[in-house]
Amino acid sequence: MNQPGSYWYHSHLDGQYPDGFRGPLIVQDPESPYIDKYDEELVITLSDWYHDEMPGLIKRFLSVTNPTGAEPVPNSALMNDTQNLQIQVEPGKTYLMRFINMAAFAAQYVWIEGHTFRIVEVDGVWTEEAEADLIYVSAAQRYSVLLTAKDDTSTNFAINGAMDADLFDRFPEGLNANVTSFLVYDPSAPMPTPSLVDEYNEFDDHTLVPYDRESLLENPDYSFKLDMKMDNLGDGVNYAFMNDITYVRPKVPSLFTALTTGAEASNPAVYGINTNTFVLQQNQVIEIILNNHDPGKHPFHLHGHYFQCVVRGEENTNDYNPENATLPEIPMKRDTWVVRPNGHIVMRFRADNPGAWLFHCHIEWHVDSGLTVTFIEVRMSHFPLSQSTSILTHCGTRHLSYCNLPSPSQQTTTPHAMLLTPTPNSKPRVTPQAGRLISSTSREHTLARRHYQKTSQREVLWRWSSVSWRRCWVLRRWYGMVLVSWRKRSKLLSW
Ligand SMILES: [Cu+2]
Repeated sequence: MNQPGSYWYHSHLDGQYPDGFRGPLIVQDPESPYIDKYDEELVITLSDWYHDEMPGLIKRFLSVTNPTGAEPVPNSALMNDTQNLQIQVEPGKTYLMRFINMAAFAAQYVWIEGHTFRIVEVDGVWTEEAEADLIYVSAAQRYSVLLTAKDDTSTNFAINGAMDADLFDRFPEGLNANVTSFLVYDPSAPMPTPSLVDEYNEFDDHTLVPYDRESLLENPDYSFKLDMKMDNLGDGVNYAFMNDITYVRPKVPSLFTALTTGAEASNPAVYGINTNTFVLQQNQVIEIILNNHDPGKHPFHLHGHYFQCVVRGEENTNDYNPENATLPEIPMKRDTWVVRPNGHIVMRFRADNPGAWLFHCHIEWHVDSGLTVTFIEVRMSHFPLSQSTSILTHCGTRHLSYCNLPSPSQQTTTPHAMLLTPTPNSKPRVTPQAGRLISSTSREHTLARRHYQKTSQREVLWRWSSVSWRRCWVLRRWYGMVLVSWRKRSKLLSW
């Protein structure tokens, strides 16, 4: 393990993590540049809690009754899964505080009254010390800060977290958007009431300097553009798109496809069109240009890499134009970065970590609605197989041999049924409609269809019943209107 820093483990399957499948994961660094600069470490998680569970919320979110794609608003902000947390500190000591936002949706503004602190790490990247008094921590972002306690022990101070309500389509009554914890110098002294602030002047993370001072990766070998938007498909549901493709979870996990298709592993089509796969060659310098065609903020997260944060356009600056850009000599690096409403971000990284990596918005609702692309970094012979070898033994070495098996729902106790049975999707997979938006070669279509035609009987039944129900609803409505007008007419005639 050579990747120290502040992380968190979590599941993205069917929205499991907001219901609790998540926790901090800290990898200690014996060679940390700050190891002698603090006395103790504190881990503080931030989160947004929903009183309802995710399966029901996802069903309502991805529904014809929510055509604008309004995300469910959380009920409460939390720190370390609670409120009114008391953190005892000793005068004069310095603490490394690791803030980790494990939220499904909400970013939080975080500040500690009466104190400033020094940022030293973001998302696993050590930075040069940068003084700040208020930080914006989006879902999935992490900040480690050094905080030196005062010598005076007479007063306690509030640690405030305030959810970024700009993300919410509405502000429901009873929403507990703020969370307060306390820096406790004297447990017998009263806990203060947090002060109001007029505005949030957050620290600009783009100004950070990585501790290793890695210079800008020049002359990308592969530069590509991702235009993101939200739109409705034929089923009336609002989905998220990258280059007009909404991500659909593949029946065969992309990692297994990469490991079992031989030379075809570098053909994006074998992963299925709706996985939105890009194949990257070993050691290429990759540039991603992400244009946000949506009036919301989105924290984009890349698996398997830190990326250099090269350009960030402010709100409403629209698409990236390289002619207007000044590139930094030493860009800051992290793995989760927020794109502004109708703005853009440009990121660069070196493809030096073979594997199957997702790049996605870390708002869990947008994962559910398809705001994900897949990067396959080839040279799989170098891929560490220790975890997946046993699974591959069960699956055989040929990817399509799995595709040719009976549908998992028809199987009983085979290893495939145990390992690869797709969970019943709470969202109807809309591959046929999404496919209509895409122009591609007939070969791609054939390969993609092989995936999609393997849809389980249960899913087919679900789709058929939901479509029939909607048709039935339209018919009933039309019949009702006819009935009303006929009654009105008969009334008029009887007069
Ligand atoms: Cu998003």
